[in-house]
Amino acid sequence: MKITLIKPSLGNVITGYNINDGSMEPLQLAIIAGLIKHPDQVILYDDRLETIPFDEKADLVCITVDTFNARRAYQIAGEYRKRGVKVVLGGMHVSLLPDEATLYADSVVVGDAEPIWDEMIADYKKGQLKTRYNAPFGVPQDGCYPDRNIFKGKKYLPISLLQFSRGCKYNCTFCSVSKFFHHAHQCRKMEDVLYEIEKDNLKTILFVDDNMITNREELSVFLKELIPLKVKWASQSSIDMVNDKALLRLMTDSGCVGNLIGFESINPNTLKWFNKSPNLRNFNNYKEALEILRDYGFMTWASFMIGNDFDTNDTIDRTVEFAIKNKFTLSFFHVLMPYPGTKVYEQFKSEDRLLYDGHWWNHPDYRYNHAAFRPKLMTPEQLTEATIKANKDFYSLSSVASRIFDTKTNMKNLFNLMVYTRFNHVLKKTSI
Ligand code: B12
Ligand code: SF4
Repeated sequence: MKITLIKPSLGNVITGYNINDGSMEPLQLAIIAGLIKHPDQVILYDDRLETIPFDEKADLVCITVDTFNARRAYQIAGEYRKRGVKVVLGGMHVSLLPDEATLYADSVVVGDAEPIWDEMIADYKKGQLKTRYNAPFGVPQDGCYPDRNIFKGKKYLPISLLQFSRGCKYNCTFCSVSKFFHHAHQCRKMEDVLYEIEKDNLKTILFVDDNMITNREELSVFLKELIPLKVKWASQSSIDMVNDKALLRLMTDSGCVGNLIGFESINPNTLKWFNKSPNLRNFNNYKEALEILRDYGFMTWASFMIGNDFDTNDTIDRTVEFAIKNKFTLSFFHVLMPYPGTKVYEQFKSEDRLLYDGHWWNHPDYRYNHAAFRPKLMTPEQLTEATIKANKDFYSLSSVASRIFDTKTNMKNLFNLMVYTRFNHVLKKTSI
């Protein structure tokens, strides 16, 4: 039996979307590969990096689907089904909208792969694949490890993805995570995470936790155990980490290089609108919080949501100035997207502000990172343009040259300098 795993791109020439550059390893597919008992039975095709050989023999195709690549995922599923190959879809988008996904697949998995995998494969072998499997969400399964051999020979960024925990206790109005995990947060068994690091000799790690600092007690115990492994790591964490100095010290001691932090906005009214509570508590234009992060030597990858009800061209320009002035290592200026299931989606729907019939992710005219709703103080086109400009301005040569000069962060050591130049280069290319 041969199982083909697929990570869809944001779209390709067929859809007119752009192909992504500087991709990271798709961890969920390595987890699925780890569930397959015979390594010779599994192969990965990453649509972001390579052309999928649809005519190559496959018995079962498993595709991971997020909302932003759902349309491309459905196209890929269609290509295989045309050839008589059974297709299973899973992932966040499928779990949020299983009825939609069912139209494009032989089977859909709602929730995590681990608890239902063996049952699904047994059903497939009997010719009795069910149209839907329901599994729990975000409940870490002891003793499940990704099989990273599927990544061999593929040109991913040199950083390994790893999970310590899943979910987040906060409830930001634009975020799919709160809905998906029902505000629950769960840590994996610490021994499993440490074993995985040693087994796969992971040296540079991105913890893909939604908010790594959610359970500070468990995290602190884990970080103490991480220190002797001498890894370098980065996390996704909320800015309220600055309120726990003992935790920050442990993060530094265990090799934390920096953090991806959702700033979202520099306007407190917007933060309230987004229900971004960790930021509101540390606001004061983030001045103190940023000083603390610099004192601990962390690089900051800042994420901003552009297009809220208070945004104009002027506020967007000021947000970029803020990011440059604070010498953020990287920044991401995202068009606010109404993801299905989120409060923002429901609000725009009730105010009749959704474009593309309310299903932008599966609309033939929609293009990635374009506005999919009517903003309050701008047109959708102005919002799209302003967001493109924000990314261009942040990755302009003068900005890259000025941000590098921070001896506490970007220029702290050779490793940080390498991270800074490599990732600014990748993001400059994709911002054009
Ligand atoms: C790491 C990460 C990234 C990394 C990239 C990772 C990569 N490999 O390329 C970076 C930081 C670059 C990134 C970028 C973006 N991301 Co992102 N990202 C994540 C994050 C935090 C973790 C993903 C992950 O690896 N999880 C670990 C795996 C093991 O869990 P999993 O995917 O849920 O898989 C399990 C189940 O879902 C299921 N499953 C999954 N697939 C399949 C398939 C089958 C067949 C089966 C049976 C089961 C199954 O089983 C798996 C194992 O338990 C998620 C948050 C989240 N919780 O998912 C956001 C998330 C996926 N990202 C999101 C977004 C919006 C983006 C961006 C569009 C942001 C932007 N505006 O630019 C970009 C898109 C980039 C791109 N071109 O693809 C949203 C997506 C929302 C949605 N409804 O789809 C999420 C959910 C974050 C959020 N807060 O809402 N992201
Ligand atoms: S803090 Fe981050 S992960 Fe948590 S709900 Fe808000 S945006 Fe989502």
